This record gives sequence, structure tokens and C-alpha cells, in this order.
Amino acid sequence: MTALHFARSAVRASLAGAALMVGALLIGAGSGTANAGQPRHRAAAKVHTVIIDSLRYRPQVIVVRRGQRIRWINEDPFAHTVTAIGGSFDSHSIPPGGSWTYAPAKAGEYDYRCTFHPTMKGKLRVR
Ligand SMILES: [Cu+2]
Repeated sequence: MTALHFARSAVRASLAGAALMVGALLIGAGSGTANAGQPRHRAAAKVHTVIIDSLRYRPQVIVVRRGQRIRWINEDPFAHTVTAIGGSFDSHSIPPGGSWTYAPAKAGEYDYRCTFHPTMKGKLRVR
């Protein structure tokens, strides 16, 4: 190998290194832009989680602020619903492994239940 060849392969190697760095920067930039569209206000961006498991809503009572999202995740091997007693909201059937997200706009206290299993009761408090 001549000195020139060596120099060329050294350049190639450093170019490859630079390409890797650019790639890493792009990945970093990509995750940055993914957050750019989300609201900066922490409270508004919060998502509360209620797990549906063994015919129960956990937690049974959840307190949120207006506009915050609540996500009910059905971890039972059968379908459930999240249905407000007064009719304010209704998930309809949430299949096993499925979820339903709701963001209440009005403050208040909402009792809800599962239409398939009337003993399943939960409460949503919106401040
Ligand atoms: Cu149910």
C-alpha cells in the first residue's frame, strides 16, 4: 500500500465516522421535533391511566383537571365499557388489551360503570 492509498483510506474512515455522527445527530433532532407539536403546559399534556383488571377500575376514583386525558386500559381477557351514569361519556365496548381515552371538558363529578358488569363502578372527578 502506497502512502497515497493509506491517506485515502484514512479519509474514507474519517468520512464514515462523520457520517455516523451526522446520523446520531439526525436521530437526536428527530426525537426533538416529535415533541415540538405538543403543548408546553405540563398539566395539559398529562395523561392519567386507569387500569381495568379483574372486574375493577384501578384507581376506582380518579381526579383530573379539565382538558386532561384519562386513558382506560383493559387488561382483562374480556370486554368492558366506561359508561357515565348520566350519559356524559361512553367508551362503548373496549376489547381485551384495548384502551379508550377521554378528556373531560367540564368540571364535575361523574360516576361511571361497565354496562356489561353492573358491579363495576368508578368515579371521575374533574376540577
Ligand atoms: Cu365490564
